[in-house]
Amino acid sequence: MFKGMMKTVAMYAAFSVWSLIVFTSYLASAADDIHIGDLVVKQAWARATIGKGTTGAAYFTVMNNGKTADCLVSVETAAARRAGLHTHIMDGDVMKMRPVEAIEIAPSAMVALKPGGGHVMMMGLESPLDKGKAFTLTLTFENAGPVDVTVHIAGAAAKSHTGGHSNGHHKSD
Ligand SMILES: [Cu+2]
Repeated sequence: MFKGMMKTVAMYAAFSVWSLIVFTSYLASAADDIHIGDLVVKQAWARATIGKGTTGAAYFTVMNNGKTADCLVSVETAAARRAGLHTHIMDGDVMKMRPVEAIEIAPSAMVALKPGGGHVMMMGLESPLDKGKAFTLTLTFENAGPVDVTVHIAGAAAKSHTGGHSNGHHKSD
């Protein structure tokens, strides 16, 4: 009886610590989540530009918690003269960028724009993208409408939104 109770207490303690860790990391990553209707836009980031480069790419993840599909149909930012949706395709052994009209987010699906895949292409940047800074990107969804997201600028060689932070696991650049 007593032994069983101790086991329960120990399990409860372990569970509390675990839930605290999960909750803390959830808070850290949820800070920049943008909710619009049934959609959640997460972890918007861009790579820093090198030298006088005037093009840039922005990445983020969109989750659709709704029961109907939605489409990202346009992107706009004051940071660049032109912004558009791009994807990468393989043409033989060569990876090429192609403009796309829209990016669909199916019900209960998550679409990740990331290096080597879909991205927001920015042409004619007004100023270089400096690591540690941020800019605003307006995304317009067919059903959910327009929403502003804050894009954090990571290192020039970053592979994900955490690439700009030192987290002890990998080097940023
Ligand atoms: Cu592109």
